[in-house]
Amino acid sequence: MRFIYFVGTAGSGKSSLVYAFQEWLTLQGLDSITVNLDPGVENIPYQPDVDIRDWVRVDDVMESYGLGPNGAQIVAADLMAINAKDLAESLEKFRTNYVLIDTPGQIELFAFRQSSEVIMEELGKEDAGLIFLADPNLCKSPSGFVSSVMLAATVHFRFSIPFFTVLSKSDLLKEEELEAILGWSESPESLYDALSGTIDSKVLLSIEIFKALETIGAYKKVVPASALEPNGLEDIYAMLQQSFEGGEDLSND
Ligand SMILES: Nc1nc2c(ncn2[C@@H]2O[C@H](COP(=O)(O)OP(=O)(O)OP(=O)(O)O)[C@@H](O)[C@H]2O)c(=O)[nH]1
Ligand SMILES: [Mg+2]
Repeated sequence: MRFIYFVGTAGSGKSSLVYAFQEWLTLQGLDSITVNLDPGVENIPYQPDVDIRDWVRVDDVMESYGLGPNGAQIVAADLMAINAKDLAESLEKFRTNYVLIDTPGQIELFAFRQSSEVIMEELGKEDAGLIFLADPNLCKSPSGFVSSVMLAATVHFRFSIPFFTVLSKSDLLKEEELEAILGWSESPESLYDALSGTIDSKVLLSIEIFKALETIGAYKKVVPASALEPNGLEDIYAMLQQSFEGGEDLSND
């Protein structure tokens, strides 16, 4: 089993991509299951095979701890750690190639709380990968793109598993916007040039920063994808395969 975590800022398209990617895998004859790790979600576009809400629910936490929605989200995220073993056990009964893991809307709940690490440890890090969804609206401007890379780096720094950046909802971008973003993601120099036109950023950021981000693997070519069209799913698959097996295809068992 390979575990793929879909991580991104609120509304970046995680749940839609999990759904679209599963559909795509099914079309290729590859089996996968989905896991919802968002204890506060109300509507999910797919039917999760394993759902953290069977153990922890934000509305229950609000009631029993007398908390507001934000405080309850944090407590719920922490409570997930207690159920990590049960979650792992419930996954054991499946025989599948890929486990697609949808993470909470608020990225900090997954990236900055301990429970995600506990869950990752429990499921196993050896066959795991993390897909970071970059928001297309943020990435449109050079400074927004830098912010996205910095956030990706912050998330990457927390988890020692293979890391991939997908430019989510790519259908929302005009051709020239998409090209610009891909160009920035391929060359720190071109990003630096684009930034040079903007006030202050030149003072704040040196090309050395991008080079350092490149070294740790956070600054790399983004793969555009759209759950809506759908598009780019094959590229995501190829990227994962390359990481897992050095490019070999998966068999169904
Ligand atoms: N145009 C377009 N819209 C998309 C795409 N993927 C998702 N959306 C829309 O973006 C919104 C958020 O999508 P979700 O899949 O719920 O995103 P999420 O990251 O799971 O959201 P939270 O879990 O609430 O943080 C919805 O209105 C989706 O219909 C896409 O590829 N293209
Ligand atoms: Mg979601």
